[in-house]
Amino acid sequence: MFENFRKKLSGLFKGSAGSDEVLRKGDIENSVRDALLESDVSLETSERIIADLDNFLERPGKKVSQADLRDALRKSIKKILDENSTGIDILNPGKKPFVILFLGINGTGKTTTVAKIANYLKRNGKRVVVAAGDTFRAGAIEQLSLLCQDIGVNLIKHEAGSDPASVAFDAIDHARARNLDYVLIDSAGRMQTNKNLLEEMKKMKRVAKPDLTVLVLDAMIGQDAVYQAETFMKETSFDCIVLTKLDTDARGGAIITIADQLRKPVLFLGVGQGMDDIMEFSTEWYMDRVLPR
Ligand SMILES: Nc1nc2c(ncn2[C@@H]2O[C@H](COP(=O)(O)OP(=O)(O)OP(=O)(O)O)[C@@H](O)[C@H]2O)c(=O)[nH]1
Ligand SMILES: [Mg+2]
Repeated sequence: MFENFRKKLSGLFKGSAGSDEVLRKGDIENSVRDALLESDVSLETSERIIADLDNFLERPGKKVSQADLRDALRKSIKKILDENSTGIDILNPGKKPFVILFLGINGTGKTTTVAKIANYLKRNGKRVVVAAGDTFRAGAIEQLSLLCQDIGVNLIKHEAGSDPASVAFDAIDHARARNLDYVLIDSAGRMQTNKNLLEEMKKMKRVAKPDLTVLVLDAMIGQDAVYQAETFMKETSFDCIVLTKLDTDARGGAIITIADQLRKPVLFLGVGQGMDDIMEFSTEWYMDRVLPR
């Protein structure tokens, strides 16, 4: 994962760690900027990282070696991620049932992610029910039914075309009656242009009153994922992000932009189509992949 990003960043330190070659500030800025932009970090976020490096480079009387630069860049990226890291402990939410709503544009991986997280929670000994909140397409209910069958989790569904908020409501009732730990609600993919679906999404939030709203973003679209999230933010609120499809050749710099510009934590990464292909995001893990010490 993130191989290209890692190569781009390590290309900056060709002189090898430990080299005491003195680097020129202008050269550094340009090559760092190029490496970040080519890896899906936005211009705004790249400039912030470079400004941070500049502070470090401008310390009077200081010679900067490749190794210093590597450390400084690592610190700067890590700071952005740490400042916006989670604090959300999904396994110990402190409320029962804990209701999680999944939102996102068409095809980002919502339905798959709902099932993966249901599976993850179940494996951690939690009792879960899923709500087929995408009533827009009959295929979506069918898709989620198969996935839930696979992982052995109950699904509450109504027929296609029915009100998604009432499916959510029923699932929450079901969970309360059985003292379940979680309700995970799938929803229809919606474009920012589709007013009806946006209204429906707001109604779902009013009725289901989710404890956590997760925006699912597709890492393959790189920086556009951030624009998508900003569009969602204008319409509704969300608490955190699941970034999917990182097993593809997604460059992964979008994770830094998400933290810096959206100020939302990335909770999980989707790393494949299987039910186990999900992992908790951690800054340390990410840094070790993109800029190993
Ligand atoms: N490679 C890969 N594929 C994924 C991942 N997550 C989801 N997919 C695939 O992406 C496609 C769309 O996933 P869905 O879960 O149906 O996406 P959705 O957001 O529910 O789509 P709509 O309901 O149409 O809006 C499916 O083929 C999934 O198998 C991932 O992490 N990696
Ligand atoms: Mg879906």
